[in-house]
This record gives sequence, structure tokens and C-alpha cells, in this order.
Amino acid sequence: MKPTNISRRHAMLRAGGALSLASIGTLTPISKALAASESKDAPSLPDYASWKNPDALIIHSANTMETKRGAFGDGLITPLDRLFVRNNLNPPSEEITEDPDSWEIRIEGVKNPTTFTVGELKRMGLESVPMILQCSGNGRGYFPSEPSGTQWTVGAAGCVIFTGIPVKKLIEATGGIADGMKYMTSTGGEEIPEGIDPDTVKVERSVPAEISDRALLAWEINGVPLPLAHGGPLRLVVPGFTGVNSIKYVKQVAFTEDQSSANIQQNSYRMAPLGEKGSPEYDSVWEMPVKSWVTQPSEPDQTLKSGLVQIKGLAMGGNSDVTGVEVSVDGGDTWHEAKFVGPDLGPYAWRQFVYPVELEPGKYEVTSRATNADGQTQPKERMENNRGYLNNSWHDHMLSITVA
Ligand SMILES: Nc1nc2c(c(=O)[nH]1)N[C@H]1C(S)=C(S)[C@@H](COP(=O)(O)O)O[C@H]1N2
Ligand SMILES: [Mo]
Repeated sequence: MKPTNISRRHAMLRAGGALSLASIGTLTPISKALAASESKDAPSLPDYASWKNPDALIIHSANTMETKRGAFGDGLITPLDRLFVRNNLNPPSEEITEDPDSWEIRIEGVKNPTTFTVGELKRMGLESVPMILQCSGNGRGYFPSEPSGTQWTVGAAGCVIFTGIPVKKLIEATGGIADGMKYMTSTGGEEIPEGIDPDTVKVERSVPAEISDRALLAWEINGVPLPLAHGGPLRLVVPGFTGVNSIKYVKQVAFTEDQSSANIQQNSYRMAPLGEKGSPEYDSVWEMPVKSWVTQPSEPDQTLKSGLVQIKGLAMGGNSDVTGVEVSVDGGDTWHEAKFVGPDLGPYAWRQFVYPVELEPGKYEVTSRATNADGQTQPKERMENNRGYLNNSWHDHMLSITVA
């Protein structure tokens, strides 16, 4: 493959992360990264996530950590110590995971509203679901409109296996959804400080009631008890939907006539046009779209050695199977079918892909484009919106590299 001689402007990171990202080649040894994280401006891991691998993460803040593009690994499942973390509120005390079986969950909006302990749930059913957890704002850092919020690049995402009980089982056990209920509304277990209107801060999200068919109440992730950082002792997970819809330390699942009155439902996570404030008149951020990105190369402005190169990446269908991925090394002028690697774990998991190519010295613009079973192909342009949600533009995720 010959280098492209067309020099295009490519999406460079604007925010503070840009310099540190560009300067990190491969993963640095732990000692070096620790030294770096103790230095003046780099925030370090918070206590509740102290077991995470700082080499693999961009630490935006104590409640916001993303996986580096080169740190997803070549396995399908994202190792927990590299998985991103996002909290809208400070997490509850670590104590709630000490005796997970005693955690209580209230089921409302069913014929017989009931409170169950996790210990009881474990006797009632068992299911596992491989799924992508991805923040609604993943890729926000590439929006030229500079939306407020964390400037995530690609790493507010991971593919994990959750184990727990299907919500459907609990609906059956409680007599079925009550008449007229259109939404499943789930509430996080964070304590709300006294004296403020709970609606302004509480993490409570509604999804269409029929989506309960695929939802799980999970107490395990990748075969270990769910840690607090990822919502232990119990988390509602909604496969195919963005991260915010998967409520951590869930204390109630209610079937409701209306969507939650919480700000996070009414005004945040809405596809408002540029310049408009989010409000219920705009679509809620629910389903994830078809998307992919390359993980090797892994940095903007990286230099690779000429010869045979394995262009690698991750591809997801969103809400149906991902059926193909193409790779371009010339900024999207020509596309080449990539090969899937590893197992297919269903529509809600991602697949790894590889495109082996001989590259001569020169400049290349590398990106990927996925297609799903519904016939949707990842678009060149992002869906513009005021808060930078759901970026799946292949152009925005492109890397300009040098082969020497
Ligand atoms: N209770 C509760 N659940 C929550 C959140 C939160 O702040 N509180 N954040 C949401 C958001 S915005 C995302 S992207 C995911 C992040 O999941 P993770 O931290 O396990 O990666 O959790 C979601 N569930
Ligand atoms: Mo998120």
C-alpha cells in the first residue's frame, strides 16, 4: 500500500488530554506511570478505584477515567483493571459491597410490589450477558463545537460479561407489569445531600418498558463480584443502550407511566441541536449506534515501522450484529474489508478486527467503518448535538500516522 499524498486536516484533540495522549507511545512500566500520576497536574486514582491500572487509563478526574486507545488489549473482554469509570455523583461508601447478599432492591409498578435481597435474587435465576458498556459522550472530544463535559476520545467503553438475574424473571415473580406502565425507571443508591431537590442530582433513568426483556440485574462482572466502581453490589444493565441507562448500586426498578422527573432524564442526555438546551422535546439518549475504531495504531501522530502492519480495532453493531468492518489508510478514499478475530458473543458485544497490510514509508490516515445486520453503516459525519453524545463518525476517529 502506498502512502496518501493528500494532506487532510484531521481531528486533533483540543483539550488538555491532547499532549499527554500524543506523548505516550506504548504502555509505560507501572513505576513510571505511578511517578507521572504523582506529578503536579495528573490526578491519581481515587480510593474506590485504587485497584485500577493507571498505565491503562487517562484519569480525567476522581469520577472519570477512560481506557487508553492502545490499552483495550487483544482479547475480546476488557480486563476490569482497564475498564473506564464514570460517576455523575460521588459513589456510595465501599461498605455497601461488604455483604452484597444483604443489599435490597425494590420492584415497583408491578401487580405485587416487592423488596428482594440480592441473596434472594441469587436463588431465583441466573443469566449472563456479554455487552458493551459505553458512555453516551464517548467521542465527545472530537466534536468541533466543543461541547461541555468530559473530553472522552474512544475509551469510555468496554466489553464485559455481566451475570445476574433477568429482570423478566422478577416481573413474573411479582405478578407482571401493572397496567398502563410505559417505562422502566431505575434509581441509583447514592445518598442525596439534605436540603437540595433530589430531582436536580439523583441518578434515575427511564427506558421503554419493553426493553426490560433484555435487562439484567447483575451482581458479577467478568466472573468476579461487582466492585463498587462498577455499581456493586447490584447493577441494572441494559444491553445495547448507552452507559447512563445501566444504573449502578440500583435500589429500585419501577415500571412507571411517565419518564423519571429527574434532571438526568428530562434535560440531560437529550439530542438537542447545537445551541439549544436539552429538554423533553428532544430524543433521549438510549440506543447505541453502529461504531468502530482502530486500536492499532493507537495514538494521533504515531510513527510505525514500514513493512507488514496489523491494523487492529473494535467494532459494534449497536443493537444488532456487526456484520462487517472496512479499514481505510488513505483518509476514506479507498476501503478494505477487515477480518473478524475471536468469537462472536452476540449483538451487544463488540468484535475485534484486523487488516494486515504492507505499508511503505510515508503518511497515512487510518480509520475504520462498521456495518450492522440492520444494514446501517457507520457514517462519515457525526450527528451534531449540543452535548456531544453518540459520536460514531469514522472521520472523527481517524488517526494520522507516519510510517518510516
Ligand atoms: N447510580 C449511578 N449509575 C450510573 C452512573 C452514576 O453516576 N450513578 N453513571 C452512569 C454513566 S453516565 C455511565 S457512562 C456508566 C459508567 O459505568 P462504569 O463506571 O461501570 O464504567 O454508569 C452509569 N450508571
Ligand atoms: Mo456516561
